[in-house]
Amino acid sequence: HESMLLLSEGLEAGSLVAQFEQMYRRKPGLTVAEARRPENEKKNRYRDISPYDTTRVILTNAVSGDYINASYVNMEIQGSGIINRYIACQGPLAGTCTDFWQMVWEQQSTLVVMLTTVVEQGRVKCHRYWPRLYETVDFGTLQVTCLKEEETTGFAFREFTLINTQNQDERHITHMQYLAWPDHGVPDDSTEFLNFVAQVRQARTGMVEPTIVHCSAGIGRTGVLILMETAQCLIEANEPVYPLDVVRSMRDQRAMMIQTASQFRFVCEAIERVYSEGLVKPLAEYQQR
Ligand code: PTR
Ligand code: PTR
Repeated sequence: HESMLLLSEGLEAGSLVAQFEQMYRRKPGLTVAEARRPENEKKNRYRDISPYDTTRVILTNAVSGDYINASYVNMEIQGSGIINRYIACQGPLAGTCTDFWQMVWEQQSTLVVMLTTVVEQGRVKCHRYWPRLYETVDFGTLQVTCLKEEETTGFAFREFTLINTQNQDERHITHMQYLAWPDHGVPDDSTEFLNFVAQVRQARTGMVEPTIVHCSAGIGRTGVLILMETAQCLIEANEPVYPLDVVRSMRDQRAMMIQTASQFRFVCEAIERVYSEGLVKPLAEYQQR
């Protein structure tokens, strides 16, 4: 496959990674005024990570205002008519858990993918925004119950119900957490990572609502996952994969997506593995379920 050759040659020559490092991290001309408003400052986990005004998720019914550090990221799979919809966001803070669940409700999301642990090297990376197994916690008018929790090597899977206490509407949320991935780093093992991505793909089958993806800042690891899933979909649709174009498209929707050169190299190598080891299911198999 031609784009596979370009990929391996580019990686070998170092030119792909060099071009990645030269790419803009923020799309020129886009503003982040809402993130910078004084009343919103405490809702940002990191001062330097802000959603663009144009793609930010706007809360419509939250008591604390309409701002949350979250961005719509829509990835088009050329040639297939598919657009994969995501919301990339920061790991909730203690003070933004209610906003987070409100977003899940308003956006009708049913899948939350978490790529960080709550604490890494003694530092808090994300508030534990979900209840423990069989417990119920109220977040504003939403009531969250954890029905199921399973930890396998490297992953945790949870099921929640979300009840809107204003009208008793109920939804089911799947939570998939990847446990072995430090920030600024790469997963220990691409086999395990590809396995996780395949499970995310499976869980997303037929879903039109956005999948919520977060790590701590919602840029580095979140970007890696979205690039990988996008590449996998392109391969399945028999379309070429140009990782730099995918990164640019992500950064046009949320700044800084994919944080380090080693993260970019890691995904490119994982994409090569998918090509060379034929770890691909035809796209039709996912669409049919
Ligand atoms: N904002 C609360 C907190 O700061 O902890 C949210 C919360 C409360 C989340 C409890 C989970 C909770 O689970 P548990 O009942 O197991 O402590
Ligand atoms: N200012 C922080 C830093 O550079 O360390 C912001 C930051 C934190 C950026 C974590 C990326 C981070 O990784 P991830 O997006 O994978 O959580």
